[in-house]
Amino acid sequence: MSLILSQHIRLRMPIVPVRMGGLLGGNAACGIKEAWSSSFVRRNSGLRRTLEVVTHRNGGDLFGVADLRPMAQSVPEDNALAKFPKAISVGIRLSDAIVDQHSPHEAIESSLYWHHVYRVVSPALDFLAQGIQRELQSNGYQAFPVPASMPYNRETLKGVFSHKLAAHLAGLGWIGKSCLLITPDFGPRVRLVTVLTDAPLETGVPLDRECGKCQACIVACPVRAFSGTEFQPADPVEARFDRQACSVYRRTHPCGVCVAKCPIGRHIQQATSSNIQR
Ligand code: B12
Ligand code: SF4
Ligand code: SF4
Repeated sequence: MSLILSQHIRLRMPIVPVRMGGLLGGNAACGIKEAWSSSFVRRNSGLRRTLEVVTHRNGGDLFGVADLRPMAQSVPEDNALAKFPKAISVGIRLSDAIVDQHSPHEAIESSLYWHHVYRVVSPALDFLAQGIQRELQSNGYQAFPVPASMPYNRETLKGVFSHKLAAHLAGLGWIGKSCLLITPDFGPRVRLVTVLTDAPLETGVPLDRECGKCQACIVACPVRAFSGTEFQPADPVEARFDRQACSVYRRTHPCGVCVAKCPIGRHIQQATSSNIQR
């Protein structure tokens, strides 16, 4: 598949003032009629910029837009999500200090990692997605905020929509041997959220990178959940990752070892923590 192609595009655009309440962009009827003409996309680059600013002001560190149309054939037509041609992917960088001190052997109730990930960052992501949804909807577009974490199906271990798929296709990172989205700057130390939309936004291109000889997550995982195989789009997740083994272990252990041990993104001291120009 030719989806996994090109390189990461960093956003370096001038800041425009945020105007709340749908002052930028068109209306629904206009969007549907002209949706995919390139001039229409150009005219709506201001909307994309507004969404980046909304993201940054609400604590987001990474922003990208994925073109979902090449994936359409794998989505059943009766799936309500099939009507969305694009996905906005947003990431919040985790606290290195919290990730570094984390231990899977603590009690879940007293794990600072657990608290950070599920009680602080995930709600912040849902709030961020709501702000993006609000901006899109007030501009006349459809917008479906996918929950950052819960709910998901406990039997199939599948969420409403895969954040990693959106982030990967948007060019924010690649899928590592740990099955996590690995970003060039922060490695897997980011949590994600997605807003599905029909807004004609400019899209990124998937990052084409691999883990190479690294085995850190494979060796460190307490339940040996990874096969060590590099990501291939055509392979099922099961070829790389025993999701049940991880899920069962995490019922009693606040594990995020595969996040903490990845050498990519560890101890990066940077003035900026964002791909969004302030
Ligand atoms: C259910 C769930 C679990 C289950 C099952 C995990 C799984 N991988 O399926 C369990 C409980 C085991 C679990 C564990 C963890 N989870 Co979890 N989990 C989810 C949840 C809610 C749904 C995942 C889902 O639908 N999986 C179904 C499979 C099919 O999709 P997927 O694994 O998401 O992604 C695959 C496809 O997108 C595919 N893919 C990617 N690009 C492309 C491109 C093409 C062309 C194709 C065809 C396919 C393809 O490859 C991906 C990786 O296998 C998501 C939130 C969400 N809605 O996405 C969080 C999420 C995946 N979890 C996350 C995390 C961090 C974890 C943990 C590390 C725990 C923690 N919080 O510290 C562990 C370990 C996970 C690991 N190593 O993969 C993060 C990942 C962040 C990142 N940087 O990647 C997510 C995205 C939550 C978030 N809001 O950030 N999780
Ligand atoms: S969260 Fe822990 S148990 Fe699950 S895959 Fe990562 S290292 Fe393994
Ligand atoms: S720890 Fe190594 S093998 Fe695992 S995802 Fe990170 S770079 Fe890839």
